[in-house]
Amino acid sequence: MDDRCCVLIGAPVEAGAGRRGCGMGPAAYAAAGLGEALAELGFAVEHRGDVVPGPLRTVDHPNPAIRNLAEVAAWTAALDEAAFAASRDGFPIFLGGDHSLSAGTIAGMSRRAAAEGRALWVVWLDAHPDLHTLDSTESGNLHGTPMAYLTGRPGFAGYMPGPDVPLKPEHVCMIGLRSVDPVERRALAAGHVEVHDMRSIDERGIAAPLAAFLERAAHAGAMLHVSLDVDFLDPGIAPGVGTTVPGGATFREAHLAMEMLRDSGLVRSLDLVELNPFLDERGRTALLMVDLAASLMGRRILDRPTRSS
Ligand code: 6HN
Ligand code: MN
Ligand code: MN
Ligand code: MN
Repeated sequence: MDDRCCVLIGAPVEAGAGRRGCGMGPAAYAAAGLGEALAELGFAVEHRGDVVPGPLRTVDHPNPAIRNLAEVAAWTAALDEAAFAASRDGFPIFLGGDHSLSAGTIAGMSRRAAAEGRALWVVWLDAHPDLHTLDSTESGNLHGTPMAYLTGRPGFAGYMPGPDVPLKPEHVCMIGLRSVDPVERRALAAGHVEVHDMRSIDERGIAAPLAAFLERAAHAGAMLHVSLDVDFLDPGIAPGVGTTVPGGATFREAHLAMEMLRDSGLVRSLDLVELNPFLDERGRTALLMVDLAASLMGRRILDRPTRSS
């Protein structure tokens, strides 16, 4: 793997979200200058274009709420392959698209880690745990399910393609949670996912818990994936998302998290998910996501270009 090469992969998935618009995400990241920002940091940037899902295989699920299961399954299979392949060549950045795409990208990265004799660990930055199963989702929006799929919760077999190498819940760290459905709350209470909800961030800050997780990951020789949902951020700074929840991460908290992740040297891949350019204001959410990605890839906050809107 060439660690000075970034591979940009479009995943314009919106079948998992409750409203349209996430499909415009990859174009918005291009317009917000993601490629240029990475090139300025010295990366060779490979634009691999948008992943194309395979043919749909229609399956009926007994939960009548579920929407677009065949589409999400097809995206998951295609993104699993794309992630596995791209991670051989460089550092993949997956440009969403709604959060259902992580079912594919993280499954592919987990296979990559296993192929290198390691385990994939995940930092999940989100207002939501996305831990619904196909049986428990009430909204039917499958962007609420990828973490259940990836950690091997029951009920996905026969409907979804994998995952071949499920994540161990204790290798997942969720930061920023503040909208958790009752079923998800029970799953978190019974399981071993490390959770730092907004209450705990308010009390302890973001640095101490993240540092402890990163130390545990380093000690285990982990390969790390970061999944950044726009709604991790406060809607006041990141309005371009369909699922705004008040009380999100600040600009400073988010940049600090990115810089600490960078400094760990463990991160091998990144999802940028849930950007909805249709709901954005003058591109500010897209620009902020690009800024955060640049921080994760090594840009110091003092080196940010100044902009006016
Ligand atoms: N996301 N728990 C809610 C649901 O519909 O299941 C929200 C899911 C949000 C998903 O933000 O990626
Ligand atoms: Mn999410
Ligand atoms: Mn979310
Ligand atoms: Mn729900």
